[in-house]
Amino acid sequence: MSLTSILSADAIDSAIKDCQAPESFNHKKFFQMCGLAKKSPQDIRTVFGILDNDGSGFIEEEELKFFLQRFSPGARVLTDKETKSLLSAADDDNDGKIGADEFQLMVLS
Ligand SMILES: [Ca+2]
Ligand SMILES: [Ca+2]
Repeated sequence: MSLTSILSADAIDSAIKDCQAPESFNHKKFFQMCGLAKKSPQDIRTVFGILDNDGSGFIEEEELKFFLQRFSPGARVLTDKETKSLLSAADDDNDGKIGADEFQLMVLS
C-alpha cells in the first residue's frame, strides 16, 4: 500500500512544494493540500500505518522527522522545530508519540 493509492500524486506534489522552505511546514495546510483532510477515517488510518514506518502502532518523533519523505522520497526532512510542533499538535495525551486516534483528530481538525 502506498500513499499514491489514496492521494493523488499531483496533490502530494503541490503540498510538498508549498513547504519546501525550511520552517514553512504547516500541518493544516499540508493535510488540506494533499487531500488527506477530505479522506475517510479508514483511509486516514491506512496513511497512519504508512507513516508508522516501524509498525510500532505509533508515529514517534524520529518518524515524524521523515514525514514529508513518506509522501515523496525527494522531499526534505522536517526541522527539529517543525517536528516538535507537529508532534505537539497531535499528541493530546502527552506521551511523546502520535497514536492512530490522535492522528485522525489532527488531520480532521
Ligand atoms: Ca512507529
Ligand atoms: Ca500521544
